[in-house]
Amino acid sequence: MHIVYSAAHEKHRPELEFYEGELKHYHDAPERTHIVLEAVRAANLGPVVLPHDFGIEPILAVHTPDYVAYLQGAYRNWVDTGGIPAGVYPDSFPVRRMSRRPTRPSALAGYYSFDITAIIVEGTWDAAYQSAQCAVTAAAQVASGQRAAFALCRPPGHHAHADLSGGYCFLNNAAIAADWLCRSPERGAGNMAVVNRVAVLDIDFHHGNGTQDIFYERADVLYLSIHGDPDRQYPYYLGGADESGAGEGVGYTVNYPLEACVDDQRYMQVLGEACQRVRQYMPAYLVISLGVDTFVDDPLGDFALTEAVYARIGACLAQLNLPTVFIMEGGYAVSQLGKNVASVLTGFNDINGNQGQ
Ligand code: OKP
Ligand code: ZN
Repeated sequence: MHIVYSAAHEKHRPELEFYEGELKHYHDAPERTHIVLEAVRAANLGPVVLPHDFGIEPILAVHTPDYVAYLQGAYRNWVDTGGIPAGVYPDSFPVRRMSRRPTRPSALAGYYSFDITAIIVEGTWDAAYQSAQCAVTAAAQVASGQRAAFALCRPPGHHAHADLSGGYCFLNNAAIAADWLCRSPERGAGNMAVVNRVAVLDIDFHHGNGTQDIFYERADVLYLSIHGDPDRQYPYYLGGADESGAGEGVGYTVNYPLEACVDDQRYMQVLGEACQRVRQYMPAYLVISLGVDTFVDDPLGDFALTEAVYARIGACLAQLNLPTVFIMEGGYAVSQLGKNVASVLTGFNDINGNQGQ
């Protein structure tokens, strides 16, 4: 499978985040991506390729124009109005019963965020744009007949809503890829009038609140997520088992919020259930939001998965026998990050007779 990677992610390098009451080094560091790149190279999964530029259209199909315009100008507007050069740090949010859209750049930062971790620096837009292009390029690979592709996205995407940043995410790469696959001209029997069904299975430790929300009222995208129960874990305010879609989307959102200390056996049991739901849906494509912050030593998660489970996860996904786009999300136990991501992908390839070479 092709690995789609752009070095533009390096331009997104916020230094500090406010984490559990303290200023800490930004968890979504560029080194994470370098580690994964090295590991997938070493695993001989396939060629590392640059993203094509599909333009702004696939992004605007998911995100609102005002939000995209805000992201593009946020850093310059912030600095020009006296904001610190270290980055755009939102401090106030319109929550219940507050809905004015302000013009001051520092206030807009809160208007377009749901938390304080999606920090915008000078290169953030370029990085997020190329990250989204990596996702669309990988989607195009499978739309044109490849069994699978891996978009090594950074910044990640699954927390980003149509018009909200948060959780280190700005543009929702998985949603952009899934929506693009629904509308891809290569799809189905070549009938432009047919909308393809796409399943998005989110195996990052955190619930993909953004992806859920983007597709909540759609039946052409099935969103499933296995994650730490939001009653206890970020993103706290979305991701319950009782959220199952609305309008035409009723039944097309499926959440598996789990207890702490989930082990390999328990995880594989729940993954098996999720895969059964995917089979029943009979999608044309599968998009995986791939986070490995489910690992026992991950500082941001409380599951207890061991390194041995990741190849099994990959094999289980391969058995769905669908054209599959892997989209990189989280994973912060840096000493095991590369190995665990590579294990998912090699576990997937091994089932498919090693078509990745
Ligand atoms: C991004 B991804 C917990 C704060 C959590 C944000 C975590 C974002 C995770 N006290 N901060 O899903 O890996
Ligand atoms: Zn995560």
